[in-house]
Amino acid sequence: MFPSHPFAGTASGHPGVRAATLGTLCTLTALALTACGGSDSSAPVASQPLAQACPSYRTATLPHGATITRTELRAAEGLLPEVCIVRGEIVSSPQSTIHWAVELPAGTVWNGKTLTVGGGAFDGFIPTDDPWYQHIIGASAHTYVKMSSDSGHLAPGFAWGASDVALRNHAFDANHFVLEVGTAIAADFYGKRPARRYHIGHSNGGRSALAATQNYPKDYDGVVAMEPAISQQAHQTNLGPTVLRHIFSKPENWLSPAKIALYAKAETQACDGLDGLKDGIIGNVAACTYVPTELLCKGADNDSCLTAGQIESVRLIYASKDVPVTLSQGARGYPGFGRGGAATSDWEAYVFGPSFEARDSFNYMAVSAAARLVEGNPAADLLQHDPTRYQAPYLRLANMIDATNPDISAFADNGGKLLIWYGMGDACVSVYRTAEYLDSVRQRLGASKVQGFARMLTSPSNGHNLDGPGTDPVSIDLLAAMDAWVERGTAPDRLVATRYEPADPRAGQQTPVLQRPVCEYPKFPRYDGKGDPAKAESFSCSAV
Ligand SMILES: [Ca+2]
Repeated sequence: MFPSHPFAGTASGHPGVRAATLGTLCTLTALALTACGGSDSSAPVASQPLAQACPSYRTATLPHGATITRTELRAAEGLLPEVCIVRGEIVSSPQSTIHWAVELPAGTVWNGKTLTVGGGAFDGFIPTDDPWYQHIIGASAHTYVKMSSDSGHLAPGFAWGASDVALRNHAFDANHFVLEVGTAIAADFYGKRPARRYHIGHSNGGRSALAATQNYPKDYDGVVAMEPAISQQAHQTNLGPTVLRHIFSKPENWLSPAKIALYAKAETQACDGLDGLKDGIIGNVAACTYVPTELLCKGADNDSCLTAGQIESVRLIYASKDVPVTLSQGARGYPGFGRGGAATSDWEAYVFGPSFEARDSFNYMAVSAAARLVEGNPAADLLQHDPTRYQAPYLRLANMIDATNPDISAFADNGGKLLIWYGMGDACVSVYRTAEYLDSVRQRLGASKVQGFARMLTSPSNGHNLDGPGTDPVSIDLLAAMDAWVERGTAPDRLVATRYEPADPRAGQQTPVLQRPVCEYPKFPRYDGKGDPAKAESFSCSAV
């Protein structure tokens, strides 16, 4: 069973071999592995240096039919410590294999807890293998045992969604299975069961964090959902026939990067001061109702003006949609996007794309991928697609994927904590949809109960790509805030975000240039009218 392991069958007793030997005495769950392992006095694998322990590490029978395919040692780099990466798979069906990875730091580094890292888009990659995901989960993440998966497929796009098993894995089962696999491996590797288990994810990974609270409420002590894409089918059915069809129906409606910059400057000029300080950050998003009529081209179209069709594109970005397709929880429609996204990279990345002809904005590609799936036509395109004709297949997808069940009482009653963060200018998935969802949770469970275990925090002038003229979302360290809440009962009500120069850590040594409080939605940082505008203490969280 462990042919390549140097310790297999030796008296030194590799814990994996030990657990296999004791398999007839113990139920091979993660808990029982710990109970069995704990009774054995031999040293855990992690008492050896990783370079020695990792190459041939194997463990006993894993839950959910998981098998280890290989291990690799990843050297320390930057904030990332040296880890032993255990890779494996769970073959759920011919249509869905979950590829997973568990990252094990040295025993002297491990903080005794696990962190499930969610993916993004339609997944199909292992997030912990991607430096961006390792960056956005925050500096405190790197002492955890991290685990993640491709969510059950490696294929790009959404064609795999025809399989119910693949859908279910992607929606919530893959993370649940891998959590139990990773917990068993950690218990074996370190000789003790993880004390806490957290989930952090962004976009679809934020959705999977919320899906866990709804489907496997005892899995996590806390989940951090960054800009969660909780209503993906509402996104697909509502954006296609409205804003995206308008933008991509003719070049005169499409905004080039230069025109996006023109609009962003004008919107910032109009709305910047509504939060009490002209600092390039649109804090008071709710009060910003700017319409760029003065930018209307008087003569020929050029980069210093907007056509009527382009002004209509801007209006549609902010407008609520109400395409008559009813989805899970009776949901219909999709809110507009929050102000401030034009000054981030979001409008180009998610709405307009780099060129009109390529039609390769993320939203265009995502809506088209869903249209192709529900039509069963790989050539389907949103310009012709009528989602109202595909109510049933969209509902099927929504019932599985959308994380909009307001009854998360089991998660709360198990002691779980929920921390949502959103950049107000997100132009991929609307901040207002998640705000609506949290309202539905309050209606179901009562506002005071929800305040005891959940927060939705926002930062202005950040988008889905986490950039923009606002502060750096990664500087908040949402995971550290969650851990303080779970371990010490300190609710995340006084968090501070920092802006650095340069904004990109890869561009060189970063210097902090300003800080702002991170406010609970719908409050925003309002300048007190006095005090250093670079300091968070000069701002108050205000609803007006
Ligand atoms: Ca401002």
